[in-house]
Amino acid sequence: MYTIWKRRGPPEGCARKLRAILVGLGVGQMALAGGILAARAFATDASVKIDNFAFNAEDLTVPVGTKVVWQNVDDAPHSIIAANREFHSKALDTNDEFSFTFAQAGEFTYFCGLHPFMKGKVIVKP
Ligand SMILES: [Cu+2]
Repeated sequence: MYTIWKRRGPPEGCARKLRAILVGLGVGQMALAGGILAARAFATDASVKIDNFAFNAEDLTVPVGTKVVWQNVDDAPHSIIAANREFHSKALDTNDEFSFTFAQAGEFTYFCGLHPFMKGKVIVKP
């Protein structure tokens, strides 16, 4: 296509139409991306990053029904184990995620199964 255009040159009207289509696509894509972001923000209510052998935020306060997503952005593997054993992840490699939806109010402490000195807490408000 490029070589044909280079040799003959695209007709001006065609180029203008193509530009209009590309601009239209751009707007459509932005709307789509916005929709995906909005959907993701709605589904993922809170996130905890695991980095440098720590949970960040260490203490997280959320309303009942919140899905909390832990993401390991550290180089080392980590896991999430509730002190009351209500939830329990496998060892998460770098960029792995684990999520748990808190359906009941209360304070939920957890730790890393591989490094038990790593502790965190989710405070779930009614
Ligand atoms: Cu760990």
